[in-house]
Amino acid sequence: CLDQLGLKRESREGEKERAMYVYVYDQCFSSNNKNINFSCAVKDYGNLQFEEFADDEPVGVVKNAKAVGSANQRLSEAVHAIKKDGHTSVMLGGDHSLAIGSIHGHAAAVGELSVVWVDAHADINTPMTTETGNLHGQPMSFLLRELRSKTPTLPNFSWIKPCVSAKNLVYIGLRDVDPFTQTYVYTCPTKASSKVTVTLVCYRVQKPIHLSYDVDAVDPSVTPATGTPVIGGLTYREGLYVTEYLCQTGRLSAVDMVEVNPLRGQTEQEVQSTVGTAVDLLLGCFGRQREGNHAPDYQLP
Ligand code: DIR
Ligand code: MN
Ligand code: MN
Ligand code: MN
Repeated sequence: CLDQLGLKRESREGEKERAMYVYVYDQCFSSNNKNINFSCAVKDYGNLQFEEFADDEPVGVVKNAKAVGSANQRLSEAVHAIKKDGHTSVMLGGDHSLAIGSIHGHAAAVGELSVVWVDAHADINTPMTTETGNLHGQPMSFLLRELRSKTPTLPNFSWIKPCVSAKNLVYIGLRDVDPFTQTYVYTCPTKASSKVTVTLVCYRVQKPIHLSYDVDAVDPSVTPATGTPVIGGLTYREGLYVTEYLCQTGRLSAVDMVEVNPLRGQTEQEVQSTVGTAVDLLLGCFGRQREGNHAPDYQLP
């Protein structure tokens, strides 16, 4: 299963942290098998190759703008093509800056989206407010229409058209929100939810859903192999419930599973726990049930 998801491949020696993969899942439950196991038809769209930039100087404090801007343009085109093929898109990362291209391409194909952002962080810094300069702390600032006037155009970012309205953005798991962005999060008026009130916050999510799931939303005791772990996160059950709930809406249209970084695990057990949880979350998105799946017409022998 790990191989199928490609998550293991991220730990390859020398691989860039921003490595990204595009995969596609379709629900595929065969009903001729009475004792049915969960199964998915998977179409691998392959890894994306990204351009390197020797002259990728910082813009203010913002790092790797050219590389990230160019990579996300490719990503956007890839997700657009996957959606036009009629599939549910799954993007495996890699850092959360990939959400720029993933959400952009999704919106280009299907129009207005609801975005469910599951993360310890709001990732809504602009190039002006960021303290770290990391673009994975900024993706939502480029995507929200309401922040258009606050985000200067970075090199290789001019193709981006803000395509998400704040009223369609839902946050789950926030607990490490940078001071300058708190007003964006709370008055934008994006809805912040520090605990799992999924049913409450998602009941009004009426459009095709883009789930952007940062594994650091889950508690570091469960998903430690990630770049910026923050104590006090979702339990495994809470984290899984989000995916199961969204699956049941029937409107889950694209998923990002990001910030899985085996290189940040201190032990093999930490890596396995993180990767295994990411896999379980993805399977939850596609209908795996905890008690085991069975065919709709299953009868006791
Ligand atoms: C921090 C960390 N707020 C930043 N963000 C992270 O760099 O803007 N997001 N790690 O997932
Ligand atoms: Mn994130
Ligand atoms: Mn995060
Ligand atoms: Mn991050």
